[in-house]
Amino acid sequence: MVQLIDSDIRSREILEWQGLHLFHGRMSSCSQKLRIFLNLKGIDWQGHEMNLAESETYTDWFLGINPRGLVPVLVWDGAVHIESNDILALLDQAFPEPRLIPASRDAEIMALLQHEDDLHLDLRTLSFRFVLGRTKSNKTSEQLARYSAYPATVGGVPDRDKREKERVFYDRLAAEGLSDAAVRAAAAKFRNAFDDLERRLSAGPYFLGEALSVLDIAWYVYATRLHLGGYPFAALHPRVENWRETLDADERFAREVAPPPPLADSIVRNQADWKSAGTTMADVVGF
Ligand SMILES: N[C@@H](CCC(=O)N[C@@H](CS)C(=O)NCC(=O)O)C(=O)O
Repeated sequence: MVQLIDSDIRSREILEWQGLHLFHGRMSSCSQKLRIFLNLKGIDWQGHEMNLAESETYTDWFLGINPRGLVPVLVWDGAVHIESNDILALLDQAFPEPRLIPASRDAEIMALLQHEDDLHLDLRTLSFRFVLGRTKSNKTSEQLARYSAYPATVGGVPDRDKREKERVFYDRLAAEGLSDAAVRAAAAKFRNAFDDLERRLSAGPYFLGEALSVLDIAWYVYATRLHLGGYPFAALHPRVENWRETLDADERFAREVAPPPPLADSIVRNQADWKSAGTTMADVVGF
């Protein structure tokens, strides 16, 4: 469980915040997951939306809240929690109705959520290229240098691993863009993951069988993002496609993943251009 300790937090004013506050991003997949979860639980929260395209999470102020420079962040009565899956686990304990992490399958669910988190940069790769149409870094060298120089600690210990992965992702993006090879490697991992979900859905309507759980929320967010990017669900994983459409009919899910109108328009335009150029996701990956 990642709860920051006092010395990790330099933007001290948030320690005074009462109630449940969420730093999040409209198109951030981890934020979408958490917002859907909060909708299903009927939990009230106060939002602090960050503009990720402008790298607002790389400011010293935000690094003083989450040294990893990532959303979502939960500030709950002055306690700061990072890592979306840990936040889900915490809130499921505190607000047990409806139970979305059944105690009997707790360890299994947390391991499966870890697998979802491990694929996060692969999702970012496909999402940047085929949804946001972004193949260059949106971070300036000054922002990256500030990020690297920030004296980050998590739990009082210098925080290297996660920040290093972020830095490598953005350095590579600046140097090479998002190569076809990177896209193919990322898509292959999702094909395996969705093959697994396809098998699971033969046993019941949801990831774990009869009852909806956080795993449905997490994978719905990923499936929706990839669907927007042109991943051929209907052809490759028909049960996953039905499951996605069923969840999509529920506003508590759908409204959190819907791209804002300007982005929705640009997705339609880009997809048409890529189709004419033969560079859609399906073209590049060879599904
Ligand atoms: N493991 C983290 C991942 C969080 C993460 O990567 N957040 C992304 C948005 S989904 C972010 O804040 N990115 C900032 C950026 O790329 O500038 C979690 O589950 O909370």
